[in-house]
Amino acid sequence: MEVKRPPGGRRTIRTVRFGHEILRQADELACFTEDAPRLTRRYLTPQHRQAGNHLLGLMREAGMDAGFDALGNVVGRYRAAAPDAPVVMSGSHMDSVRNAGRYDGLFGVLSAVACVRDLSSRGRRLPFTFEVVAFGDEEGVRFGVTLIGSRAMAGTFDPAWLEVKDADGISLREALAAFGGDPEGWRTLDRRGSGVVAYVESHIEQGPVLLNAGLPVGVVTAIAGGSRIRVTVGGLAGHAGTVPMGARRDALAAAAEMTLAVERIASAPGRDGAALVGTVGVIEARPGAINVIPQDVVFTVDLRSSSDDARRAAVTELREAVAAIARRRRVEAGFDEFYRFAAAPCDAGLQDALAAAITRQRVPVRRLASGAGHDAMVFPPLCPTAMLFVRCGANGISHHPDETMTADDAEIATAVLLDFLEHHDPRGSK
Ligand code: HGY
Ligand code: MN
Ligand code: MN
Repeated sequence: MEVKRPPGGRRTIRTVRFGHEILRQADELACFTEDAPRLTRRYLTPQHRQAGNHLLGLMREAGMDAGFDALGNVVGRYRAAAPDAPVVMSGSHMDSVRNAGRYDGLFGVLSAVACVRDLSSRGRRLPFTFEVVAFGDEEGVRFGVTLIGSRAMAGTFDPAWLEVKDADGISLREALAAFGGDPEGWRTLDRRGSGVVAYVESHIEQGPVLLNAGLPVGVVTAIAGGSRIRVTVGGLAGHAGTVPMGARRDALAAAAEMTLAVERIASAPGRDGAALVGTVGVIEARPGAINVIPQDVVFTVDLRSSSDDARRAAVTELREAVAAIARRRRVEAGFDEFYRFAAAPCDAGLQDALAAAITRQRVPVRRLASGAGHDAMVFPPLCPTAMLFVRCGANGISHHPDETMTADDAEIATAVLLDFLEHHDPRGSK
């Protein structure tokens, strides 16, 4: 079957082994949602269990030993010929944001499983055990903290997270027990010292760079770090019809000015010239009546940069701006940076190995940074870490149902990952 290439010339004949099947599997998995016809799949929900069982089936069909671990991650292993061989990990997350696209996270799991299916169909074993993980929580939609499964594997799980509660007042500890997991089992997931020599994750780009470059794949150079902040504003409720404007302590008007401060600070170059992005994604105002001046507002801030210094300086500047606006408007303000994750560099050697695999697929190599966070960002302290990006269509939109990719690009990305695996010599890793 002739595979049409993006501008840059026609490809010669290539057997299409993976692409259509991966997109079909992603369609199947999109059915495991909390709010059909939208796609929302949060951590430790029945839909997580259903999607996990489906992934277990795909992993086992492909020739892997597979199961849920104590924190609800789905782990599949394609064993090496030698029993004490090192481990190369891949995968991505199986949870989603609200009203999500169907490729964010799951493409990295399905592509890695497709590699195993091809290897085992040929009876090919690798010089390392290939471990594919579908992480149960990367987005942090349910509990606010992110990367729970991957941090446990990287040895940086914080047991205080077990007491964090979701919007229904259910703690992570209770949700894990109800799911059939083991709240104290996080210790068993720690992979430090267990022979993991590389982590390589495939993921949709979630941006327009590859699309604009006319390229199907790219090598990630670094993953942006982030701060998650909760701002609380306390004003004074009052009658919307009788309180003069000059006498008000309107919490929502203050929060609106603070939101514009987020936009202003993030739109300027960072302290060391690095770019920043800032988002107020959630806001709640109480008492929430049309004819009552808002008294209590809570909103979230997501601040990111490839430079940790620039991000830290921006957080400080925003804290000061919030305090100044609160003073001037005679409201109370709380500023809680409840979560932060450092920017993560990708391993140069693995980047070059992915670039070589892309070249062997006769595709030009493009290196790019990731503005989105990924499970990969927690692995550099454990082992050399890299990411392969795949082109997104629809102007790179993601975290949205219009998120899209083509079977051809899924095909090429999976062929690149398989080529990387078949050429990877684990003795060359750390
Ligand atoms: O927020 C992120 O960057 C990722 O999608 N969790
Ligand atoms: Mn995401
Ligand atoms: Mn993702």
